[in-house]
Amino acid sequence: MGTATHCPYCALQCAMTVTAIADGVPEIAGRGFPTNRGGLCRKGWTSAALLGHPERLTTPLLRADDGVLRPASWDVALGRVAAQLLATRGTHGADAVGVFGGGGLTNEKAYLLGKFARLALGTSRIDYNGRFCMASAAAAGNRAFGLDRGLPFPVADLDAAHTILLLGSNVAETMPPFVQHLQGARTAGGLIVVDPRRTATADFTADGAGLHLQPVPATDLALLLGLCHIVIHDGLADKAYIADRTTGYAALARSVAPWWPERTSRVTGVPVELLRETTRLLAAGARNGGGYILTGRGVEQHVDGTDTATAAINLALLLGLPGSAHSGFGTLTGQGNGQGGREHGQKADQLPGYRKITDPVARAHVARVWGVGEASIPGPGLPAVELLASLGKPGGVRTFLVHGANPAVSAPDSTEVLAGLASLDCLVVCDFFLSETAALAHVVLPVLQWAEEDGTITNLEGRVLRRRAAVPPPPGARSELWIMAELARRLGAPSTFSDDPETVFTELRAASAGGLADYSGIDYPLLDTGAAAYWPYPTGGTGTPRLFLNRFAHDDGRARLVPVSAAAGSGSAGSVGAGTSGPGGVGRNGAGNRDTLFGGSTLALATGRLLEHYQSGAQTRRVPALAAARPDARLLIHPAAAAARGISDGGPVTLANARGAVWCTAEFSTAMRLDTVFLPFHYPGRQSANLLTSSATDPVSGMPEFKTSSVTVAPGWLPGQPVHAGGGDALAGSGSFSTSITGTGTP
Ligand SMILES: Nc1nc2c(c(=O)[nH]1)N[C@H]1C(S)=C(S)[C@@H](COP(=O)(O)OP(=O)(O)OC[C@H]3O[C@@H](n4cnc5c(=O)[nH]c(N)nc54)[C@H](O)[C@@H]3O)O[C@H]1N2
Ligand SMILES: Nc1nc2c(c(=O)[nH]1)N[C@H]1C(S)=C(S)[C@@H](COP(=O)(O)OP(=O)(O)OC[C@H]3O[C@@H](n4cnc5c(=O)[nH]c(N)nc54)[C@H](O)[C@@H]3O)O[C@H]1N2
Ligand code: SF4
Ligand SMILES: [Mo]
Repeated sequence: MGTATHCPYCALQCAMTVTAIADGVPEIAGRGFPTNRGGLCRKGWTSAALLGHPERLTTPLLRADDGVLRPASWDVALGRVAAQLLATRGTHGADAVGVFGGGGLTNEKAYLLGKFARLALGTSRIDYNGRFCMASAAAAGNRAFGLDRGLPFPVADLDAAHTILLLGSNVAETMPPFVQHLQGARTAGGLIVVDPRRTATADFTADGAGLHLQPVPATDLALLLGLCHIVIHDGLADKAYIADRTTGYAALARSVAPWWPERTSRVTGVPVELLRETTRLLAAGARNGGGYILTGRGVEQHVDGTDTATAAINLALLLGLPGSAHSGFGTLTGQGNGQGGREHGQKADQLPGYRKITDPVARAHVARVWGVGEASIPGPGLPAVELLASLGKPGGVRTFLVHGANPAVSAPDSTEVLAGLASLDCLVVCDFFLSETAALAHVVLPVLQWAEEDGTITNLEGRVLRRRAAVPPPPGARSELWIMAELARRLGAPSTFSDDPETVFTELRAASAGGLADYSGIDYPLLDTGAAAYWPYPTGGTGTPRLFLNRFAHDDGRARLVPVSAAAGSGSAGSVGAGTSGPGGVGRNGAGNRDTLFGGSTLALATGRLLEHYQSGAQTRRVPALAAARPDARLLIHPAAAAARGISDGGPVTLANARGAVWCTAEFSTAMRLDTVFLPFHYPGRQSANLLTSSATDPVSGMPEFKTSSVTVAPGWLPGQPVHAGGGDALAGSGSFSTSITGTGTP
């Protein structure tokens, strides 16, 4: 008899059954569920290889004086951490302790981590890797609708749509079972994909199934302003809807007036006819079976990501899509619990229930649930990029706890991040593998995996799901809830810290009650019946599969049309962005500055994902079938761009800019624009894409500019600058810390 649970990876949270096998790898089977309908992708099918993996951490590790990580007992390891936390706090103040969470943590862990940081550590310095993921879309959704739930409708609603506009999302690789929900739009000829690459997803638009717009990277904002312009000027806007359900139309219309089609085309490189055909299809879809606009990281992970997502919402509002029964706007949440993980308090500015930490009413409510005085809840902290930039700096974080993230690989401008991690007084990492971040730690605490513990996850449609323990954990690993509870006890923290997931969920319900993301009516027995529990789900209520049908979440019930403008640099293709760092345009930027693209011989570097690997690769690079399929980083480059540089297909290639250099292998692809190359970010060391990305951030969301950097590309593996401030080329394995572990037995 197998156990019904959900996949460890992405936010589609495909349903699966895990069956324990005596002395063998558990069996995985797809399970019927509206999002995946029994389907799984290759990562899901092979996910059992993570359980019982030979590299699984099963004992705490402590860095000894000789720099080597050695096994230690839980009592010694936790004692060391507690002593360090007290020492840092005593000497440098509570904000010298920092916490970094993850969008893969269950709701219970994410909630308890936020509480642990505020009450047990007394620090404001907590943020998480979802800042790199959903922050721009969330900020835009909050601004326009007064609420951020990635998809305000069930995924299956898409099946009947006539038109779907997918902006910067490659679902064919990032959520393969999701692709079935695009079939209706493909049959109707209405799938429109916007991506500078002709991706597997863009290929679905072939043969009359729709359109592929292949813009200059980082020009989506201009593109969307241009589409709004056409909708208004060609009389395609839904005037009744705009009058009934929105505010701000006049200012919006003025703001898009300068974006006439020819200008938009000049900036984005998208032909005028394609722009017009896009708006025609969208308007027809809205009138007929239904139209949807969906965004992914391709448009959001930019310094203007919030404004770009806002422009996409404006386009949807002009067409009357959001909050209609058969149409809508949404963003595709990424990490397994990327939705729930952004609701319950691991964000710098947030308390549970999607409450603002600066709101006195919210603070009073949560303080009451926690049984503490309101004053003992610190104020807002720093968003992820700033938090990481503060590591080891005067006035910054000196002891850092990482739960469910691998920033050594996935944070932007990783040379700086690695230097920051290496300069800490103490780095404590909870993980089940020795990730690249864990390899730098002073203390590594081995935790349980997805199929070894109970909890809840909120999927990309805002539906709360049960994860269930299906196999016994290895002796030696402990639950993260237990670790927090145990540390809280050693620190003499106020309130209560339970290590029982259901008890923690019950507390989360109370803390979320009355908030935007209200879970108070949901409990484990309800979820165990298979009930479709979409939040908000207040006590005595029924849940909300479709939001906004009657009103948006702002006080007046109306959505906001928010005028946004493309930065000065979007004035012409060839000089995108507002880089201020001179010729070549690459440096360590301040907030808001973006690399100037295509100056001289440089190319635009786009980064993103492959089907076989997940994120930093800490998990999937350890799954034999996936590692064999994609063993190393390949740079996708157009054959003509390669030929101009003397680069051969399958040959070694160096990408470089002022921030760093990457060595990998070239792979020719006519799916690339001539001015753009693509590198996945799943690999560490010399292949790490984030050696090249900029830590410039969106001023509203704090999202870094992951998606476009300026690089030179040359044949061969050329010496780059040393990568690690501390000790030569740490990425090549010779850092100031040894990453080897000695001893394997439990102490
Ligand atoms: N296989 C796999 N699946 C995953 C993940 C994974 O790591 N691996 N991660 C999960 C997570 S956390 C997330 S956030 C999602 C992400 O899912 P997606 O958003 O689909 O993934 P990405 O590959 O990051 O980016 C999507 C596309 O953006 C394009 N792009 C780059 N620059 C631009 C631009 O300037 N404009 C436009 N319009 N497009 C651009 C890229 O070419 C890429 O094809 O995937 C989830 N699913
Ligand atoms: N260049 C570039 N960089 C990017 C992106 C991009 O498109 N381009 N995308 C960004 C995006 S969208 C995201 S979401 C981030 C993701 O960035 P990361 O934070 O690197 O994500 P993961 O690789 O999933 O790291 C999760 C780590 O936590 C561990 N883990 C998993 N579950 C648990 C748990 O329950 N508890 C604990 N303690 N550990 C756990 C895993 O083993 C792994 O080591 O990367 C961002 N970085
Ligand atoms: S699409 Fe996402 S949730 Fe589904 S099997 Fe693949 S990784 Fe897992
Ligand atoms: Mo993500």
